Amino acid sequence: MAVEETLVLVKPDGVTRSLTGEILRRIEAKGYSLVDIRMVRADRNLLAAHYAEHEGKPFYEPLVEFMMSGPVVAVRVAGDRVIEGFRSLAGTTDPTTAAPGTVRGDLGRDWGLAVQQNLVHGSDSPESAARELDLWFS
Ligand code: RTP
Ligand code: MG
Repeated sequence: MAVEETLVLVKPDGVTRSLTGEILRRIEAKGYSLVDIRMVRADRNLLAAHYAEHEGKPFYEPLVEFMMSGPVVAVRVAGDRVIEGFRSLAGTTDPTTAAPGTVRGDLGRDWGLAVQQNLVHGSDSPESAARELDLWFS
């Protein structure tokens, strides 16, 4: 099994709620390695590239606005099958129904807003991981 790398983002809701440490603790406790980390004020260009697959969807503009609303912590995380493993740690997209035990299930909820504020992003494939790590760490 080859070691993979994935891009994890602690989204502005996670940073604002001071959950960065708790989220990183869970990643490390599972045995993954933090390889690089930076705090970023993302601009529209970066987010347009990052979320290109969602352009035109109803939640796209609120999503971009949300991601520009505060700092984001970008983390390069490494480990065997870490792409799938972090998605499992994060839980499903909707925090209201994400399984307890996951980041989104334990720490997230719905806030009645136009976009799901769900604390974290994790790359969804090796291709996405390579593309996204290049965007956030170049
Ligand atoms: P992510 O990309 O952030 O790891 O999350 P994901 O794969 O679980 O979700 P995805 O379908 O890629 O959607 C990207 C982000 O857009 C927001 N979203 N809001 N209906 C909604 O209000 C809605 N749908 C998606 C979420 O922040 C989601 O993580
Ligand atoms: Mg996604």
